[in-house]
Amino acid sequence: MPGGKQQHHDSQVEGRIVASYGRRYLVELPDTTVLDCVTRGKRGDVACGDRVSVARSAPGQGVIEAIAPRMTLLYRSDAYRQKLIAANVTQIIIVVAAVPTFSEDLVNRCLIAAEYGGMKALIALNKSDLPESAAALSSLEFYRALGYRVRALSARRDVQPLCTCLENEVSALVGQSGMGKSTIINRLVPGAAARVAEVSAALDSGRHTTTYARLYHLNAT
Ligand SMILES: Nc1nc2c(ncn2[C@@H]2O[C@H](COP(=O)(O)OP(=O)(O)OP(=O)(O)O)[C@@H](O)[C@H]2O)c(=O)[nH]1
Ligand SMILES: [Mg+2]
Repeated sequence: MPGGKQQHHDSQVEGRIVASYGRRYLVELPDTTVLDCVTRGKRGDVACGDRVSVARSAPGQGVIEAIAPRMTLLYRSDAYRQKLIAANVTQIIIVVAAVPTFSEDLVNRCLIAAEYGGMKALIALNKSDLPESAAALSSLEFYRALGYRVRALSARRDVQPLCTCLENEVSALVGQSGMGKSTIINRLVPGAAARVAEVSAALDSGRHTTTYARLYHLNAT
């Protein structure tokens, strides 16, 4: 096909990926316009938070041509593949709750990912309104002793305990299904309308409701 990178160069714009849904990405431009973008070919090495150059392809649409060097990269991997979660995050917030039971092993893995990737880490014990939370909070004392910040909150009631920790940071909420990440987002970002689902009591787990990454701006208030 005629018209390679060179020809498009003049119409390229810089932006930031604010959402990744499979192979589709939303790129926000400095003037807050959002373009619906794809990558060239099957490249899947783009993450929410990436600074990118985009060639406009149609009104409201673009093709991601280049990714700027990242400050940090959060990803998950197993022996077979790697999945990028978020780029240029300065801090990860590990969301846990007493119900469903949270996995200490996952918390440890998240802390290792943060340390390895040069991101700060904070543990948020959500659902502090539940009676089971007291025991969960004392089980987290260990992390406090190691120097990690631990904050208890009930997203259903008030997310204020988290707010000061969010100032001047790009934070990623991570944690098992059902811990309340989307509930926290909805409280922090009015209008975010992240889907929230009941947890399964039978399985003592969430239902993997949120399956995409999204970047939100917080207003300094
Ligand atoms: N009691 C109580 N329940 C909460 C609180 N925050 C969230 N929940 C409930 O926990 C359940 C799971 O919340 P979600 O926000 O969907 O959890 P999530 O972490 O986004 O889950 P995934 O998207 O599956 O990863 C829902 O039934 C919420 O209403 C809280 O502070 N207290
Ligand atoms: Mg969710």
